[in-house]
Amino acid sequence: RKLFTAVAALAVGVAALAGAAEAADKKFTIALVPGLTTDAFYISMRKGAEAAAAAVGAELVFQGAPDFNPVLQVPVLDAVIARKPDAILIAPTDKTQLVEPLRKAIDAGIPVVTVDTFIGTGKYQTGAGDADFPISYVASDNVLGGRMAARALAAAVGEKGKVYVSNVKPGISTTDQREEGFKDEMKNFPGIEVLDTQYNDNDANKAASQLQSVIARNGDLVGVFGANLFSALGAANGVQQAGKSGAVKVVAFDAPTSIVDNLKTGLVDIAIAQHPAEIGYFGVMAAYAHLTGQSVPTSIGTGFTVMDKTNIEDPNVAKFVYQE
Ligand code: T6T
Repeated sequence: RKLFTAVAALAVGVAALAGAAEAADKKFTIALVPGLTTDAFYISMRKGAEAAAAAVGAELVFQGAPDFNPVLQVPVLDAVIARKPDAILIAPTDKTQLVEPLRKAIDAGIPVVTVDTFIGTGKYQTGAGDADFPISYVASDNVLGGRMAARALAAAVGEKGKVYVSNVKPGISTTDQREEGFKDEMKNFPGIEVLDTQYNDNDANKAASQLQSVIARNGDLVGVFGANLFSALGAANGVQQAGKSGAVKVVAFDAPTSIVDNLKTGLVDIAIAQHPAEIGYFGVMAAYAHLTGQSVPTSIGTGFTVMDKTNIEDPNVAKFVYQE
């Protein structure tokens, strides 16, 4: 009987060891669903995610829609869930419209980390609300980013005159927060009037023509804050097309390669670069930690690099220009 117990215990021990070895050997598949596939911001995020996946021996699957739009993103998410990855990283394109589609992932036993944008309030694992189920939110502090943009634009225009925000559309956590931070910070500059926000649907051409219309209505416009890559690119192009380069100051959120020239020529005064590769890297690490039984912070904040013509040649700054 004793011998039997000992043999049985040994067998359990061996099985447990084998189980542990299997877990250590398991090659996890982690899916990354970006806001859209052709945006240098998400291309850079993918590079960071791939670096982290390689470091932990996981496979990274990158699958997204061609436009930043929940109607296009939801079917991509459904297809990703059907592939049953071990975890999903996603930049939800709307705070509310992605809640139910993402719940399907949780119901299928697939943990979710949101990167860049959030659903609900962005406060996860609180037991409150209907959208707190993601494990973690890995992103820039977008309210702070908006405040930084306001201070930079206020300085560029000498703290007086009319400015406006070129933005994507309401309902996106990141760009909503940037606008919120921008407008709140501008309250500290009584000489500045913030005109109505212009929404461009992430279309740089639309942002450029809106700039022209705003100037047509307000010949004394002195500045614009482009709250994301396409908004900023479009606003800068609009300023150039209107022949107002240098007269209408541009503060850009995001840093695609074209920003380097725009800073050098003075078309854009300041670019606030996010660290998308860092977001992708820590997004994968958060998922991997969760999958291997570690606890994970519910929010992970990543940094910014502020670029202007005086520092853009510095390799420690230039390395944060987005990859394509
Ligand atoms: O600004 C980024 C991202 O943070 C935002 O959520 C959507 O737009 C970008 O991808 C830039 O195009």
